[in-house]
Amino acid sequence: MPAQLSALALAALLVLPVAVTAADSNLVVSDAYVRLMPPGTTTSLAFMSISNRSGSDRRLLQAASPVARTVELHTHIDDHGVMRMRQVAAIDIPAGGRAELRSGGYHVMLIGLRQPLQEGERVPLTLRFDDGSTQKLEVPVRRPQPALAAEPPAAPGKH
Ligand SMILES: [Cu+2]
Repeated sequence: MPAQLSALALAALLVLPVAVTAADSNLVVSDAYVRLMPPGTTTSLAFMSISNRSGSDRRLLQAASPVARTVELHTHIDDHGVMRMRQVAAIDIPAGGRAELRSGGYHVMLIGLRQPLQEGERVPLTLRFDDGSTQKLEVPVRRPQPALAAEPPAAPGKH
């Protein structure tokens, strides 16, 4: 039935833009995830990589999510051998480069989770940049990945 086919095609068109929200942006977010935390924990961290394909430096100014009462941009600092988190006003994304939000470094801090996050759940996260643009993401919740260096080098295709 052509009518059904076109309905399917239309549905696909309607769904597609959600997955490629940032297609026309020079800022491309990849590998975003929210860390699954032990039960009872009321905070979590979001990590991602943000590539800047433009010719000018950009800054991530703010993140927001309905799942947490407060969302802050943080980094880790080594305070005499003790890793501590500090709020930062912005995260730089150099022209032609990228910002890495990863364990032990920059991250989005979710404080005061309204309910426990479940593995595989998708968390709405909105990023606001210094050029006035915003990106709405759906970030999956997953377990912390082992550090890349700790993974055996000769095990492709596993996971
Ligand atoms: Cu933090």
